[in-house]
Amino acid sequence: MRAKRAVWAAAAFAVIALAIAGPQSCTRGPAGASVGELARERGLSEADVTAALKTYIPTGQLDEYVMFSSGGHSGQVLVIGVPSMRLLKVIAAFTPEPWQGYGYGAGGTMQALEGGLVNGREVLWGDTHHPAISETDGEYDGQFLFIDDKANARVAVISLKDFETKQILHNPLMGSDHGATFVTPNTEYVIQSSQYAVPLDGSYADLSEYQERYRGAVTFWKFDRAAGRIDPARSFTLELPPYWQDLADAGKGPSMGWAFLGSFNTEMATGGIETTGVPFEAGASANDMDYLHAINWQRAEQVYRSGNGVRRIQGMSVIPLDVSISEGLLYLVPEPKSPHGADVTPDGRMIVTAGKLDPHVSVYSFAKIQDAIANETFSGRDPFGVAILDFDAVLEAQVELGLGPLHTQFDGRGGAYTSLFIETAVAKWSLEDFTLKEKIGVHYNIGHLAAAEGDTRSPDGNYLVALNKWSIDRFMPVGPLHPQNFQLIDVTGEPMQLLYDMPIGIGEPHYAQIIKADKLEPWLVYPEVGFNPHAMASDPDAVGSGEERIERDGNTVDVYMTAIRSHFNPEHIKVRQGDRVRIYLTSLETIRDGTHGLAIDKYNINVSLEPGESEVIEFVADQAGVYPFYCSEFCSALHLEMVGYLLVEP
Ligand code: RUQ
Ligand code: CUA
Repeated sequence: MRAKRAVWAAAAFAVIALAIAGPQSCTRGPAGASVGELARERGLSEADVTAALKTYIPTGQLDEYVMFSSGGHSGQVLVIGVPSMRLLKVIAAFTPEPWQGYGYGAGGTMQALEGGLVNGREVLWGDTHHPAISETDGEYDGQFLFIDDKANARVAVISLKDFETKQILHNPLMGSDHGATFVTPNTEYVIQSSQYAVPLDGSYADLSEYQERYRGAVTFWKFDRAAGRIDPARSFTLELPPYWQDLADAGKGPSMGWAFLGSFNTEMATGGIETTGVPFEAGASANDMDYLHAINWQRAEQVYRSGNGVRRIQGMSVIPLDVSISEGLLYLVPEPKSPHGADVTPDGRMIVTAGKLDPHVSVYSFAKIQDAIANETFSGRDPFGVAILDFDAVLEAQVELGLGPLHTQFDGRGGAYTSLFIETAVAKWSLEDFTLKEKIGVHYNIGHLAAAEGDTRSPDGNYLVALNKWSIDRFMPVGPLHPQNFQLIDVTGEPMQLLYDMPIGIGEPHYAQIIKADKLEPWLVYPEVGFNPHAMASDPDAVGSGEERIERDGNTVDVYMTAIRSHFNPEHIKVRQGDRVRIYLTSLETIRDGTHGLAIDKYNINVSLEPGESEVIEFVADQAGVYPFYCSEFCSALHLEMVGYLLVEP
């Protein structure tokens, strides 16, 4: 594939070079003008034309990669083709989404959202930050996607068979999360760590009791691949000091079995500018060093299984801090100046952190960390008794890159790429000689960056996407809330080349994952007629052709309904006011993209029925009147006739 592309690209460049070289060029585009004339007319430089050639995907052809990006406050996940940067789908996760019928009456989707109840309350938005793709042996396997909701400390599990959310879980120990979601190399666990500390038991404690009562936490959610669900009953949590734990990454290769979490506010500042005069921003960034947490999760798993010292807090199994200290599960590594990202290199030998207020990245050696632990090369203990490893003993290198370094990605050839927020640039540097190679400006104020197959043991080293926080003047003005800007960068050679700007109309996206498209094997239609996407199995309540009927039992009316182009059967549903109505609905369609919808006027119901799907809708017909229901997908020439009446007698 790569070789074919290269040959094709070389030929194309020759044509373009020729075309741009002279007006006498005979390369004619389909619309008449030569390619060179077109480029000149539109004022495109040679770099513009090569960028276009590297990203253009002709109609009917497919992208080489798929990017899953956090959808920020939308609570959703964006699916984008790379290199075309075409938006393919918005996966509904924490927020209802009408087109997909997610959260508008369809039983399965209501169940997924119900898992996300926070202390019994519906919270119908999320602040998604970090998606993670399931891994096998440290490589993306394309089966599942996980994403967190920072605001409410929740995680969602999405199946990449149908790109739908199957499970949402709330972590009762946390107020918010940030080191989430990250997976261990075989997706044994999905990591979620807290951000802003709170009392773990959910109780009240005054801020004056911050050090005594507030705590951080990291939960290792056990993923059951066969069930396609996280199993809370086999998950465990480590109690952590009340620092604000930040991004996480799992060790791999030699560092398999370990996880690393950055942190800030090791000052344990409690803010209160209005009375103390010291805002959080000053109090929480006063120290020169914060702590990278090095966690031996494989040993923690043994401690959890042994049950020794494990406490139950709010239904969760928690390893207390003193047990983590005595069992050697947790160590702190000094990291300079309000660090943010923590990224393990593809070979698993090093961990890269970046201090937001430090122009360097700090690179730690996992082997040196192990030596320091074995030899007790500590520089002290924190106020909770956790050993602090000696900074110089574990540091491999520091590389001065520029202002505001945040996150680092890798190309699999020894190259590392770090986002520079303040400088609004990406710095490329070498993991071999720890020198800065080059920088490319981005627009503007980059947060995360995502590399093709970036979190695996073998990144592809061709594409990098800058996820910028500001766009300022890049797009047509649409009012004071500006679009977000994803920028595609070619990193196959030096210098890096900026290829494409993609505006995102929902914000604010944080991290993304880019997987080779051929690793994904989504269903094109559901595997059988009568398939329940929530159970991911054939539905015992599915309705076959000829089985359509309406049954009444007391105040409950069961409607067994099918949908096929272009009718529902039955079309008349007559009930009495106050009846509980259950509609068992099956699509009899088997063709690709043969989707129907079922929308019921004024009852806030809309279901998307993909080919073969079976769903149940349940509601109380509490308002008398006449309610047309109709198919909300333009499925055929007679789609407008795909309709029925719900008659609710007073
Ligand atoms: S964040 S811009 Cu990952 Cu939530 Cu760094
Ligand atoms: Cu079915 Cu429109």
